[in-house]
Amino acid sequence: MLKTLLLLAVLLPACFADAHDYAKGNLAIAHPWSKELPPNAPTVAAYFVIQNSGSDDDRLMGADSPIAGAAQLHEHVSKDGLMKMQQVQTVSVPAGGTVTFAPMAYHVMLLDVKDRSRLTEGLTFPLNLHFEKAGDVTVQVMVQKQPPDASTSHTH
Ligand SMILES: [Cu+2]
Repeated sequence: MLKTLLLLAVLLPACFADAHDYAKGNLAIAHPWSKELPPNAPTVAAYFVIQNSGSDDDRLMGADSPIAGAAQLHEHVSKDGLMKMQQVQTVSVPAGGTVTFAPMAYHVMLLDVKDRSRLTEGLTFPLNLHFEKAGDVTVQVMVQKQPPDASTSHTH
């Protein structure tokens, strides 16, 4: 039994790192990523896909990261024919639903970026997501030059 547990303890982190997916309660969070930006970029955006396999609605209440002084939930809206981003207080994750955080859609915006040492392609930085029901989940955001789906528009 102890041997099995030890083996699991060794194997599990490797599995998670490989799939780069996270789970908490009824929620699955797939492939958190951020686009590599010029070193002077004032803000950093983080993207991922949240899937709610439960029968209860959940809600993303907020986020924070040790690399930034503040984090906001943002959405893109069409205003006077222009796409603009604006802050939202929460993002609902309906029962059985999937919410995609992506360029030109919902994203977590990191402001007052203090530590840029991890913002290079291939590295990751931690992001804490706070859900109303599932609780807190810490994910590792992978910095990459291209979106995971190359067909996704990524003008921010
Ligand atoms: Cu934004």
